[in-house]
Amino acid sequence: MTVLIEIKVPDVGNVAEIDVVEVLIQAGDVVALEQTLATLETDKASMDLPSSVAGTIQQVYIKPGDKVSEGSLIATVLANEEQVVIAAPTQPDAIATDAPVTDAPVAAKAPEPVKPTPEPKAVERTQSPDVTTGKAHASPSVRLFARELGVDVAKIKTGSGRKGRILKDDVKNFVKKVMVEGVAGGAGIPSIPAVDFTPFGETEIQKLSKIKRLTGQNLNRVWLNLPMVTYHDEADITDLEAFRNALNAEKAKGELKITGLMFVIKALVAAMQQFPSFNASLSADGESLILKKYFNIGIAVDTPNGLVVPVLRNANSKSINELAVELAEKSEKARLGKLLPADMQGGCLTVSSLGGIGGTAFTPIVNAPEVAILGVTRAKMQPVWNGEEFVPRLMLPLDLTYDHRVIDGAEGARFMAAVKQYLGDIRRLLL
Ligand code: CAO
Repeated sequence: MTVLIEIKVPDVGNVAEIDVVEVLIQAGDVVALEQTLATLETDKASMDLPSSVAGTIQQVYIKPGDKVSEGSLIATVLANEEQVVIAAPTQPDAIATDAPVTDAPVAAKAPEPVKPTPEPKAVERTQSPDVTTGKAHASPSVRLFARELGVDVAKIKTGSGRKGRILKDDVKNFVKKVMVEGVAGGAGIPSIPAVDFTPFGETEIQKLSKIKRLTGQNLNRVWLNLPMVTYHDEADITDLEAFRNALNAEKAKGELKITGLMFVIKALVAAMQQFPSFNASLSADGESLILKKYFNIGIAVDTPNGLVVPVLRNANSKSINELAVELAEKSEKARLGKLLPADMQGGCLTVSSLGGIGGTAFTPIVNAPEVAILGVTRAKMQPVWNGEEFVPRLMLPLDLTYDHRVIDGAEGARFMAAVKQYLGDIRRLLL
């Protein structure tokens, strides 16, 4: 048997005019007991009006902007007779009067069954809406909604409702803003304020190239997501350099010369074979390592439009000469802006070599989802103590940045020691 229950504005303590701020139901909605039907507001407080019964909304009698008072009909609910519980009528809690803006508890007036067919049991039921307080001007239902989304309403400075009241839409907009800023690299991090430079002198606006913009976004993402450590060391490449010079001397005029970078690639691949966690990516959930059985090395190439990273595939099975030819082709393509996306995909580990320019050390940023990057700066002849005397040795500075979630410090140091050993005596690459 069903009964029709009227939900009315309860006694909120001699308040003549109560504003209807939000109406959360419409005819046909199925509502649960104590589900918020509407948000009302007086000069001093806001309140959620809960349903005193579970059932189906038959008709809604209010809309946002209406003014109501005690006894005004809010809605009628069609309920099962069994669901209408008898309870002792209680006085609703008084609304807050002191605080300028406070959410106060309020009780809906006991529902009254109409058309009692046959005699409805029951009717009145105590309401105990959530009590919420706080400085932000928002109703309990909006606070609940914000809590469900993990939003602290206090962070929403002002709402778009009357007197700055925070509405559901304000919570949604806040979430959207955080998402957009997060993608742009903000993620709650204070942005650098815009500065007007004109008082200091003449300026000119130069648009960033597409490569620079995309690289910037990627670097920002990596910087914010990866706990990175950079480990510095030097490899003794005196003998390697002598061998390389001898090789290049054999080459005919105009033939492609071999740079030290090719040996660095080979040493790196050998070390990756020894330390598989360097040839890996962390799974998206951060729970496992994806170990790769192929050895593709990315090489950072400086181009007029910005930095690009072509990938030398299967570097383990290519000769030094083959790698040199492939890098020459790919870096030429890169500088002409002719690299295809496929040329830059599938890298396992990246080398960033500034050695042709200079430097003593730097801290390269990992090219995620790779877990490490090797930086190389300019080799320099240095006096090295051999136990008896200082001898001149050509030392190559190496900088290994790694994702500390995957690689710990000792492993990083051991990996670097292996790279140094291969570069110090390249015969070891044959072993
Ligand atoms: N120490 C001393 N000399 C070095 C050296 C080093 N570590 N590395 C290269 N050189 C020498 C080379 O032997 C070559 O000498 P010659 O002219 O006498 O033959 C000269 O410097 C130029 O080398 P190169 O840079 O053309 O060749 P490479 O194979 O070493 O590097 C490439 C190729 C594509 C990596 C490089 O041209 C390049 O673009 N580097 C910049 C990468 C970059 O911007 N990284 C920064 C990323 S982080 O923001």
